[in-house]
Amino acid sequence: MTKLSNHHTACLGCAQIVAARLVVDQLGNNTIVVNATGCLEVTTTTYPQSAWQVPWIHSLFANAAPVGSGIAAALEYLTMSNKKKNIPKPTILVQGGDGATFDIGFGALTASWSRGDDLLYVCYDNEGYANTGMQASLATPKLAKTPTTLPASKPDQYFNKRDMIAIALAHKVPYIAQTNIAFPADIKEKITKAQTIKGPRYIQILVPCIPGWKIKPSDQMTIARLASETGLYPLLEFTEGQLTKKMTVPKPTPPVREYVLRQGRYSHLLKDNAGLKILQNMADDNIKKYNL
Ligand SMILES: Cc1ncc(C[n+]2csc(CCOP(=O)(O)OP(=O)(O)O)c2C)c(N)n1
Ligand code: SF4
Repeated sequence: MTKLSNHHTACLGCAQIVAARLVVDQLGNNTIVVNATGCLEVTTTTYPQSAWQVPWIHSLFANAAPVGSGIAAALEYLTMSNKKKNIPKPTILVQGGDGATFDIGFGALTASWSRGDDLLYVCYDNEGYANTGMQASLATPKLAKTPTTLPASKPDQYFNKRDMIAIALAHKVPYIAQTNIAFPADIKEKITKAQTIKGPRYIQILVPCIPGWKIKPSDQMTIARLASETGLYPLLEFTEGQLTKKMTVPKPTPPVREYVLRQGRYSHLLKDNAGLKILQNMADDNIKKYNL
């Protein structure tokens, strides 16, 4: 039985729900979930119901990682004091959106990495604050229109997406992966590998948001797939700081234009070759950097 039932109120076809179900089902029954607020939490726990079939705890936006750290410390104490020595240690899954991860819980998350807390942190990256109307977060890619980004005529004034993978590497997180809802087998494999590793683990999953990206539900998986196949959102895995897995892009590689043309958040780029070139260069840089 799935550990995240259909008793939720997310948009029909929400990729984040599908990704979360893949993650928690792969982890299995012996899992404790800590959820930062955001679409995933709000849509799965409408009082008095819960869609979660494993122990699950709400946390404030900023402090999901420290709540997980507290649970990890309690479990460590129980193990050390031999009170629960015959019980297999649960996996602590801390999860949140990109707003919770890249912005508001960022300091607390990186502190848990510095302490070496035994947590699996999964970020569902829909590249904005979906639950409150898709305001920009530091995960919003350059040139994507949101209710809070600057006019498209000034591309240099858009934020650059924060590179959480590089930041996790700088914190020597033992297992770091970037994946994408269009590649469910890759998500499952990475979750299973993360489960075998002790200490901090960070997995970031690209999950399109239907209203936030202004896309047709039927285009969702094509768009997600193109994010990785163009080189914009590469599938990567780092174990102990070494690149241990990557997905190469198809040759010929689809141009970034194919990715943006299905998304309302990029509609202004269809008449803006300079803007499109900025995104194409970002994809090409990734292809070069990781030899995709
Ligand atoms: C400190 C604080 N600020 C703002 C909010 C309002 N708020 C609730 S959910 C949310 C957006 C969450 O965005 P993200 O973490 O990216 O998750 P998503 O909804 O996109 O899945 C915001 C701004 C809050 N609950 N707490
Ligand atoms: S707004 Fe986006 S992230 Fe939130 S439930 Fe709908 S599709 Fe999912």
